[in-house]
Amino acid sequence: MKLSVPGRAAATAVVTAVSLLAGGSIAGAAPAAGPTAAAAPDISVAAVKAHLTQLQSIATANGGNRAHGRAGYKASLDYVKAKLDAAGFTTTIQQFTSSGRTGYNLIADWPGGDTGQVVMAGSHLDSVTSGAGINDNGSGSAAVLETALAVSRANFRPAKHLRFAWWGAEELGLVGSRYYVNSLSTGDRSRISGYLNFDMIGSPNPGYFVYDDDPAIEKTFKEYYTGLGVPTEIETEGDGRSDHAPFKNAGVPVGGLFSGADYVKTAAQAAKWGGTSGLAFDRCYHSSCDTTANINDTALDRNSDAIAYAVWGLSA
Ligand code: DPN
Ligand code: ZN
Repeated sequence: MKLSVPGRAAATAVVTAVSLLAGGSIAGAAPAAGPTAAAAPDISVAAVKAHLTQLQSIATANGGNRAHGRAGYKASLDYVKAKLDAAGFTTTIQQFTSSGRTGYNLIADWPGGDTGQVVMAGSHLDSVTSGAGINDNGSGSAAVLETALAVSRANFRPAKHLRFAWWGAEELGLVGSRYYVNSLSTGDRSRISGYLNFDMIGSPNPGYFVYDDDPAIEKTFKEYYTGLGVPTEIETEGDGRSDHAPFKNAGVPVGGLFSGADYVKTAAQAAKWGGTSGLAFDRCYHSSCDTTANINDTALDRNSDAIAYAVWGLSA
């Protein structure tokens, strides 16, 4: 869905004025990039769902899951990597060992931009062993992939350097993302201006939660949702429960979006967002019914567009 509210141009100017400073401090008022700054594209939810269909097929062909150390994980990684390679990204597979099995992170750099100011967006690509992991976390993985492909299609040339990541072994305790952060030199770590995390963004009974971390990143996501006229809440279900935590612990500004896991939607939340009160945001969380049927298209669409909005706005 495209933002087409009046005042769109003004909102874009505000976002382009947001600047993340290297070294972990919050954005000051940097000069606006000006009216020439490119607007973020609309991300096709059909394209995001097509990736989810592929991830479902991969799980089905590999014992029903895409878990760390299983064939379905590596096949998922190969699928994402092939798309990125064809789109002109520089991809790197980072290998690690956890619980006696080999795990993999996939890192994709978009050539260009100031490598002294790196904006990262990432998602965990592994599922639990009990299911295909389509909301958790095919949803974030597919939306970040489609955003990266949109960067390529637009031939986007941001001022900052863009890097996308798909993490392995999140479900074993944030293993892949922690391995990545620990493997960075102090200098490389300090050059990451911000890390945006997307873990479960198409929950079937969705809430609209924004991480309450770096103020500039949080403001960008809230601004997108304000433009849509959709209220958001601060994410409280999972503080420290996803891949932004290792970055945050290392002093990198972080933010992200979340549509809810096993917490139950309240009556007040159902009144403002629709859906069913008294029912979990995702009743198939970590279970075998987390399939392509376990996705709310509207939530996936809005969150995918919000990712692109933040990636464009924060890297300009
Ligand atoms: N980290 C998620 C998982 O993979 O199980 C769940 C989660 C994400 C929970 C964000 C809360 C907040
Ligand atoms: Zn999970």
